[in-house]
Amino acid sequence: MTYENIRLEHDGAVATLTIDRPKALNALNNKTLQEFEAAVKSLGADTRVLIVTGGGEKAFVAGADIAEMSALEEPQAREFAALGHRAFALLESLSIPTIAAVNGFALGGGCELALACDFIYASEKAQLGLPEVGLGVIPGFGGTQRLTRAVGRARAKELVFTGARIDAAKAKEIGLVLEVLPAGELLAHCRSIAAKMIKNGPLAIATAKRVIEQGADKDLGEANTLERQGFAELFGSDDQREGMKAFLEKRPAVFTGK
Ligand code: CO8
Repeated sequence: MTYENIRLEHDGAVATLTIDRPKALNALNNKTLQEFEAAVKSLGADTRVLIVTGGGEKAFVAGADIAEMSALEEPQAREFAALGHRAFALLESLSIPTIAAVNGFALGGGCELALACDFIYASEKAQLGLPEVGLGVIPGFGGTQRLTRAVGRARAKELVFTGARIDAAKAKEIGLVLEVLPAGELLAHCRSIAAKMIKNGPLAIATAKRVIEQGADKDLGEANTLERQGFAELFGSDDQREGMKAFLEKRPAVFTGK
């Protein structure tokens, strides 16, 4: 499938999805979000890690497209917000690890896109923030909720109420970003992390991701029940047998994800 505003590239088991409208700093208009959703849907079982990044030198994604949004009335705004929520929920529901490589501005909807990934690595020149209140609206693609879960209520409120942009070092300090890399090393770092992950059992990673996500909103007792069930269910899988057999035979495991 050909896309106008995104690029989807496959390198073995690692896919890289680039939001690619650099003239508008990769702002998310309707078409871009639809293409993004279609690209995520198109990923097959052979893709084991997804990296999301931005095209050009300046931006990851500078937000939802303000020019397009400025003309919306309430019903269309509801539809647009629903499209963004659906696309990001789809991303979040993937059973594979998803990494945001934040290479520049990640503002508004761009920050919300990064937050929908499992974790964020940022380049030294990245700037993150939710500036929506300065436009007279609030974050509309999950930012108020995912940022709060990522950094806690007080930090999330501070960022949302001020609309301030923070640099990568500050974003790391508050736990929004895991690591800060020189711009030229960001994608290589993400790929090296992906390479480590694809050596491991895909079924085990999918199960770990599921129980972490499902357990996050439950009390510890219920959440630990999910872990126990997930752990037990992996026994009898080809991956569990192969992983343990390979260890005992002192050789690398060859996982099939079954
Ligand atoms: N939407 C549309 N176009 C944009 C956007 C955007 N979010 N950001 C930048 N652009 C365009 C600029 O208009 C400019 O276009 P042109 O060259 O045609 O004038 C081009 O990209 C380059 O931008 P700048 O010249 O402004 O570049 P600077 O380096 O001077 O500034 C900034 C970079 C600081 C990133 C600046 O562009 C900026 O502040 N952008 C807007 C950031 C912002 O407010 N983002 C939040 C948008 S709201 C949002 O994301 C809500 C999400 C939920 C939606 C729910 C829907 C109902």
